[in-house]
This record gives sequence, C-alpha cells and structure tokens, in this order.
Amino acid sequence: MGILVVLLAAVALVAAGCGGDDDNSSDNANNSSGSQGNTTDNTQSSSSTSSSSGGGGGAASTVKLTADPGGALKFDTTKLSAKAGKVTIVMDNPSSTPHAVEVEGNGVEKATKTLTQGTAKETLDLKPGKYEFYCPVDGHRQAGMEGTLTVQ
Ligand SMILES: [Cu+2]
Repeated sequence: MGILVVLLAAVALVAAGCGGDDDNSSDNANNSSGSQGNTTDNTQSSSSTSSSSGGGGGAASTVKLTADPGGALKFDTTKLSAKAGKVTIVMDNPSSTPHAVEVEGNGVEKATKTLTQGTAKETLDLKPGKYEFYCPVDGHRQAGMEGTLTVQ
C-alpha cells in the first residue's frame, strides 16, 4: 500500500511537470499555478465543445462555407448539403470585402448578416429539397457567389 501511494504521487508529479513545460519552466511558483490554469481552461473548452455539438435539441446540422480570403467574389464551394431540420449556416469571411449568405427556396428566404473579417451564422428550419444560396451583397451573386444547397 505504501508503494502504491508513492507511485501515485510520482505519476502526479510527472503529470504536473508535463503540463508546466509549455508555459514557464524557469519559475517554479508560476509553473505550478500556470499548469493548474491550463488544466481548468482545457476542461472548460472541451466540455463546451462537446455540449455545443451534442446538445441543442436533436438533429441540428451545420453547413460551412468560406468566402475567398483574397476578396474575390466567390465562395469555396457551390454545393452544400444538409439534413432536414435545424440547419445552421456558418459563413466565414476572412477578407475585407463584405459578404453574407442568403438561402432561398421552398418558401424560405433568409440571410445572415453582412460582415467583413468574421463569421456569420444563421439557423434555418429546412425541409428536404433544393435551395439556392448566394451572397446578397450587390453584384456578388452575379459574379458567381452562388450555389445549391440540397437538404435531405
Ligand atoms: Cu459577397
């Protein structure tokens, strides 16, 4: 039993040492508090990640697209697909050209907000079918920022 306790203590020491290495190996006091902080941060971020993908009421799905990083008038895809139900459209726009995404079809017409250098989201309730998506900013759809969203 004494040996077991010693082993556990050794394992704990090794684990604490590993956690602290990233941060600050020169100062022992900062090192241990830093590694505790890291442990807390990791736990929080991983639990929030799993709750956002796991929770949220059933068959929600997410569809992602990205506007051209160089500011060209195009998305990285012209074809999207999603499961029927709650669908969150996530449009990442890394450029300084304003963009948004609008989804249209089967009685639905809804757009994200228009933004530069950020991520726009909009959750829609979609039935199975074909929808069009496009950037509603003037001239962008005509320039090619459009595609088809298939919902099944
Ligand atoms: Cu646009």
